[in-house]
Amino acid sequence: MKKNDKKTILSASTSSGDLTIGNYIGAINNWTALQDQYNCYYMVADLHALTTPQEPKALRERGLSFYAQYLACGLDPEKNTLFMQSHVPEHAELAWILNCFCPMGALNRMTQFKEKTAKSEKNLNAGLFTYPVLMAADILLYQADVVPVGEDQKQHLELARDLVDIFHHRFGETFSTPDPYIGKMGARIMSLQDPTSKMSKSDENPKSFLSIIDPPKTLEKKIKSAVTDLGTEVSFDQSEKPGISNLMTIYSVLSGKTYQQIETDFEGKMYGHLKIELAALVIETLKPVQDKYHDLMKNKDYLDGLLRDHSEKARATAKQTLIKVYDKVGLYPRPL
Ligand code: AQP
Repeated sequence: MKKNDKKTILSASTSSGDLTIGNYIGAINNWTALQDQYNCYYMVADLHALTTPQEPKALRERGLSFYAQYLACGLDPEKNTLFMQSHVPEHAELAWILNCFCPMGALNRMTQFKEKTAKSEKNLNAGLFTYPVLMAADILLYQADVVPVGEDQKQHLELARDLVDIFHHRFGETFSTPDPYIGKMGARIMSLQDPTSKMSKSDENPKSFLSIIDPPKTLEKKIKSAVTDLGTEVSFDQSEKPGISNLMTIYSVLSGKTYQQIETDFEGKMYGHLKIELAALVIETLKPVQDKYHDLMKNKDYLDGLLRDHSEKARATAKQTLIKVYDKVGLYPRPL
């Protein structure tokens, strides 16, 4: 099934808000580094976005915008399969089959579901509950060997591995068992307004995140209004100074400087100085990305063409897995 002897990797971002500098540093920027070593499948997870309330027009526009941002961040369409989840119907189809073999108890244990429902009682939908099964389908369809996962997705990857075991026990070898990606992944970026929680693209307060496509003035304003800590000294201490440490993390990743170098550079200066320099650095880093993004968005035909070609490429692999699965579980084959 594999095109070559490279391992297969799959990753995605849910199109449920604006892609943030957290997604850039923690994920997309690292995906570009993997494109030569792996068979890479990078997906805009628009079906996953439906697990939280979405305005249809905004969701539709965001799908294309995310796709253009992936390309603008450097994901090469010659080296990666870049596609929209909803354009490959096999995701929903495999998710249904896996749902029928997934113990309820396993889903009841998912901490992300518990956390999300604790935040919003009014959004208790079945999609949110079975979200990890769709994620398992995403991974297993492409026979992914490795999946880059943040701390909050580890439990979901474990479930995907359990589903492989359950399925194999019943029907024999069918899927690759996905391992977590062990390698250098980006730092975890925290909210600018509450540096003890992760920067999240669907945060209701837009001041809490830096969007990859925020105009320079907005980026500057958001950084200047970031919550900082007691004291004035620029020093890295995540428990005592979570706000300034978060800004230092972004600065460190984008400049390549160590925390110690940053502390030395800002000795005797105030938090405000770091904010000014960080704003300039973020704006400078994102400028080529934003320029490319705006060019791409003017060329919808090009983006639609890529989406079509890459969905077909993704489907060619996904279909092979699904045919195997349908056969194993005993569904009558589709007439050719
Ligand atoms: N703040 C972050 N710091 C580092 N990495 C991050 N990622 C997301 N936020 C940060 C990484 O980006 C990838 C895609 O994640 P996602 O957008 O599909 O899901 P998420 O982790 O649930 O991100 P959000 O922004 O918190 O989503 P919403 O607000 O929609 O629930 C993952 O590799 C993730 O680790």
